[in-house]
Amino acid sequence: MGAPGGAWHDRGVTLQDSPFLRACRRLPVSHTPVWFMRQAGRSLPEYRRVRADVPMLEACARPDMITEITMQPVRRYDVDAAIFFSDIVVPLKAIGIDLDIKPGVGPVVADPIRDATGVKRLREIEPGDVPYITEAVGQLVGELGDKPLIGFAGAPFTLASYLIEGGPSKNHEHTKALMYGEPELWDELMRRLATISLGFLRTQIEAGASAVQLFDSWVGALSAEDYRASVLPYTSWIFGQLAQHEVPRIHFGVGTGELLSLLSEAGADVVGVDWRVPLDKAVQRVQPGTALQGNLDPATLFAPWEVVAERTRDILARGRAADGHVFNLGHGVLPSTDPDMLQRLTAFVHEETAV
Ligand code: 1CP
Repeated sequence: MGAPGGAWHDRGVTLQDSPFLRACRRLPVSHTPVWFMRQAGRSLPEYRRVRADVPMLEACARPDMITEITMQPVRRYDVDAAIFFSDIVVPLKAIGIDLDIKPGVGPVVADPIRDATGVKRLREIEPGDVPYITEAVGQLVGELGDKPLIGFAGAPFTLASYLIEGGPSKNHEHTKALMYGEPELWDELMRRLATISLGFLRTQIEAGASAVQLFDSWVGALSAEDYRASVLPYTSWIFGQLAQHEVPRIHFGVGTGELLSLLSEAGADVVGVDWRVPLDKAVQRVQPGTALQGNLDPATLFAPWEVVAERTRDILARGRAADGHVFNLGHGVLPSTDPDMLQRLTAFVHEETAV
């Protein structure tokens, strides 16, 4: 009290003591922290209202809109962290790649990248390319107070898949063809994308984000051998570069049960687990000293509440096998999820785990 800059200092202390950041660091917590991947978005009527006449990529470039949409789930659910409202393709758009996010589809790339000329178009990203990100993170850090803001980026493989396939893909066949058939070009592509992922994360950290998540959503399409040879070097490099920032680093991909140990080897502090692997099994697959995040199947939220409660209790019990547990879904909130379910679930996790 009374010391110059005391308010800042006090806020910094309480932010660093928040259950989310403590769980990421494997420290004891007053309750298990909760947030939901895709907690902002179409499941919220207030999101649909704000976005009604504004295309997705335009919304992602307007600081006031980013701030409002990021705050919506925090207000409604009382989750323990906010995730920055943006998209994994925003940095690609910002360096001049012609792409759009189509409603009901996802990212679509006008001119897919499949050769050396295309790869050369992927230049480094600077904070000056995304001033709206810096501005929105700054606004959010002020509004959130001692609640952490999670910054994020897409990982090189998942970004490569959108760029090479030209849009969402089930089999990633063009991506794998390039990876298997042109290893040197693949290396150049992955190096450039790793630089972009890192640059986008750094911009958010430097503006005040207190944790980051690297989404390698579709890397579960690979075998462990291919992951080790063609993906691990690049994600390891990103996590190594991030170490100096001293913010918790989370890594997540869907369908990565067979890859969890390798995903963890890349160097994250927290590994996100989808709903296919029980957390007590996941603990045995990740590096010692890794916290876990997850892992309720998002589809469970369409079943009766008793089922949700029972499965959540089971996840919390298994999560105790890990030194740190952040409760989340096993993937993003499905757009037709009833927001009341997420509100009830958040309160339930808090009550069940309060000490
Ligand atoms: O019109 C709309 O509302 C567009 C829907 C939408 C939203 C709300 C898209 C298109 N992106 C987002 C926001 C978004 N994307 C966030 C912030 C909100 C939050 O989590 O609360 C985040 C973290 C992402 C990240 C993202 N985009 C990922 C990784 C996470 C994951 O779900 O695996 C991926 C793979 C994307 C690509 C993407 N963007 C949008 C869609 C529908 C998709 C997936 C398309 C596909 O199936 O391939």
